[in-house]
Amino acid sequence: MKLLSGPLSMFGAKAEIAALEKSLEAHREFVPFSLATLYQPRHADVARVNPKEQVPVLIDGDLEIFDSTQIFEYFEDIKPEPPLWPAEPKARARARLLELKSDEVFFPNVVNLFPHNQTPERQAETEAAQAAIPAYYRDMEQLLAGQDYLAGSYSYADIAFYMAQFFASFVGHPVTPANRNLIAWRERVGARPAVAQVVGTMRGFLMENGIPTDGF
Ligand SMILES: N[C@@H](CCC(=O)N[C@@H](CS)C(=O)NCC(=O)O)C(=O)O
Repeated sequence: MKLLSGPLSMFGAKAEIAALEKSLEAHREFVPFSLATLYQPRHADVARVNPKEQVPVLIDGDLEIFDSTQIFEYFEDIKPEPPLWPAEPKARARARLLELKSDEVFFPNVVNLFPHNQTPERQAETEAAQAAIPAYYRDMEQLLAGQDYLAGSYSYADIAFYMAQFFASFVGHPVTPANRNLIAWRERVGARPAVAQVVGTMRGFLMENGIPTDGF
């Protein structure tokens, strides 16, 4: 299998962590990326497979798919052990919703705080994002009262939100000490070898580009 990702891809990192958790033989390849040129020029496989021209893309023989959540589902089907969705249907549905919320409710706020998006015309979006991130942390803090992981057992929901809050820390909104459950969760998830490996590589890229990661 070939997993196309980028050195600073939040969504690619999700897929790579999942492959490592499942001990899948997925060769991770970084597409061309720099802070100046971003994803230009597009990698030929990404342009061919994904009409949105985004990473991650997974190629497994004649199967070519894109989107980190679609890749999660494929990994779960081909390698059910260790399970990364809870087994019980309602718990599984809740875990899937948390994974979706991390990507599509929480993370867009982080994107709104990326430096290139912080323009005077987008002041309203900036302010909304600044309020939404701590509010989301408070919700997750409550969810983690009495359980170690967001959906009970360690799941794709934890992988998604770990990466999303990692990026939030770089736009000035790390998890704060007031969120004690979340801090403990972050240590628990961050200590997993799969997570530490992928985040370590990303940290290396950030440091090479002069972006300090000590605050995290
Ligand atoms: N929903 C997609 C989002 C993928 C995505 O936004 N990828 C970013 C990198 S993290 C990308 O390739 N951006 C380049 C672009 O949009 O031009 C997923 O879960 O994979």
